[in-house]
Order: sequence, then C-alpha cells, then structure tokens
Amino acid sequence: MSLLLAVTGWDEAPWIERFKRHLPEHLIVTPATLTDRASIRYGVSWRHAPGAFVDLPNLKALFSLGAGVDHMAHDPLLPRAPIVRVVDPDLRDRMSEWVVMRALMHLRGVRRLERQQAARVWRDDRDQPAARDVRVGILGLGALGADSARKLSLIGFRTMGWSRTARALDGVECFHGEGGLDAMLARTDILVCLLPLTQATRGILNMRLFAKLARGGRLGGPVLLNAGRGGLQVESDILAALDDGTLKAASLDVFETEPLAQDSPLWSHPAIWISPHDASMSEPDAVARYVAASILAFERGEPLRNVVDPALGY
Ligand code: NDP
Ligand code: OXD
Repeated sequence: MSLLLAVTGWDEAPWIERFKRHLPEHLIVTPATLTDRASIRYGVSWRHAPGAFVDLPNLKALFSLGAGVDHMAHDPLLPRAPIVRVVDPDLRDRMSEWVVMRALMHLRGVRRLERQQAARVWRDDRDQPAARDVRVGILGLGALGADSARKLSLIGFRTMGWSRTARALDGVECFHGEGGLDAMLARTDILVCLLPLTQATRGILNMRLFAKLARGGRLGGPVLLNAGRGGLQVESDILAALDDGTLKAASLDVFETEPLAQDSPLWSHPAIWISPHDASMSEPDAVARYVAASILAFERGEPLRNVVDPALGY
C-alpha cells in the first residue's frame, strides 16, 4: 500500500521522513519515484502540480497538508476522491498565537514604541486603551477562528464572530449569514479574517466592507488582520482604505500573489505589517501524525473525518 506525496514550494524531505515514521507499513512515494500507480491508496498534497493524482485506480482519499484546500482547486484533473483537510491542535494553537500577537501589537502601538526606541525617545502613553475597550470581530468561526475567539476573549477583548451557519461559543457574540455580517462590522474595531477561500468568500475584504467597520473606537480607526487567504482581500482597496483613513492599519499574512512581489507597495506602507504566510505553518511531525492517524482509522473501518464539502469548497 502506498501514499503519493505531491508537494510544491516546500522541501519534501522532512515530509517523506515523517510519513515513513508515522506510516511504517506504507510505501511513501513522490511523483518522481512513482512506478506502480495501482498501489497508491492515498494522495497528500500541498499545491501539487496539476495532474499529479491522475490515473490512480485504487485511490481512496486525498489529504491536504494544510487547513485550507483552495490550493488543490487549480487542478482540473483532480480525481473525485474525498478531500480531507488538517484539523489539528498544533496548527490551531499557532494560528491563535499569531492572532493574539497581532491584536496585542495593534492595541499596544508596538510600531510607535519601535520608532521611539530608534530615536531614543522616552514617552509613555497615558491614553493606552485596555483590551476590554476594544471590540474584535472574527470572520470565520471554524477550527481556527473559534480558538482565536476564545483566546482573545480570555485576554479581555470584546469578541464577536461570524460564520455561515449559526454557532454558539461561550464569551463570544456570534453572528451568521449575510444578515449578521453588517451588524458585526458596525461594532468591530479589529477585524480578523480566518475564512476559507471559496467562491462565496473571494474578495470579501474590499472597500465596501471596510466602510462598514466601526468608527470612533479606542484604536483611532479600524484595523484589519488577514491570515485566511490572499484571495479574500482586494489589495488595491486595502491601500486605498489605509490612505483615506477608512482603515487605520493592517496585519497581512497572506497575499493575492505569493510570494509577495518585490515591488509591491504593501511592503513599504507605514500602516501595514507583513508576515510571509507563516501565521500557522504546517509542522511536518504534527501534520504527518494527523494524516497517519486518519489513514489508520479509515483502514480500521472508521469514516474519514474533516472531509471537505465539494459544493461549499471548504
Ligand atoms: P473551518 O472550515 O474550520 O472554518 C471555516 C469558517 O468559515 C466556518 O466558521 C465557516 O462557517 C466560515 N465560512 C465559510 N464560508 C463562509 C461564508 N460564505 N460566510 C460566512 N462564513 C463562512 O476552517 P479553519 O478554521 O480550519 O481554517 C480557516 C482558513 O484559515 C483555512 O481555510 C485557510 O485558508 C486559513 N489558514 C491559514 C493559515 C496561515 O498560516 N495563514 C494556516 C491555516 C489555515 P460555518 O461554521 O457555518 O461552516
Ligand atoms: C493552511 C495554510 O491552509 O498553511 O494550513 O495556509
């Protein structure tokens, strides 16, 4: 029984090593070492080259090496096997660290402190808002959004969240559906985006949405945090919104095109904080362990979990 690992953009060596360790009974092959197509039962993808999984007559399931699966949608030759995404505490906790870190950096004006230190200026901020003075709205209350919401609310932020279907979370005011979105935006000082990229969500972070965010909050203007996907944001609208004051600042981990082009104006904008799509990286040991556990459970006759709904795209 074999597993076909098709990865682009990441070094495949640590993945091969971890899959061998966690699935010792399986042969781990890559498109370059694949000889016996009929032996492949499982495919594992991160931005695989289109066609990597064609002509595998015994394929049972495809696994994404991330929480998102939009990176597989570019492949018109993708077989109809179930697609399983990563839902794992390591990935979840790393994302919450990024969200909490960014929210606190905006709350505490870290960029001002850096400027002051560079200029050897000693000036404290007597008007410092507390987390309880700031309202955070999270787009997406799934595995990642719900955990970030919980952790932000533990710190004291007034936390809200928005999802497609109704959700209930302790300490988090929940909104859902098209009707719920504007109500949350109108009260949001920090907007966190942890949505999947689907046909319904592409381009959702645009000027029309930014204009609906709360005014008069303690941060001096709305702040955007996007670690969902670059395709969710309209980068020209983010720049325009920062320049005309519709947004005060933005922390972006994901971009319309990755890697972000050297000449992108986002790099040098004084109100933008950039990270290179590493808000929550797929750690090979944790993720290979998760995929291996899913495969072993499936082979014991249990149903696959965290299977993507092809109609919804997540
Ligand atoms: P989930 O599928 O668990 O959650 C998705 C959430 O988005 C759900 O609450 C869902 O609503 C909501 N949602 C989806 N479509 C809509 C819509 N049209 N309107 C309103 N709400 C919607 O995903 P995860 O939390 O595990 O991951 C979210 C995304 O985070 C991934 O898809 C990936 O793109 C990104 N990611 C980024 C990483 C990084 O390093 N930057 C790392 C890992 C993930 P409902 O609850 O009703 O289904
Ligand atoms: C993911 C990612 O989807 O790393 O997990 O972006």
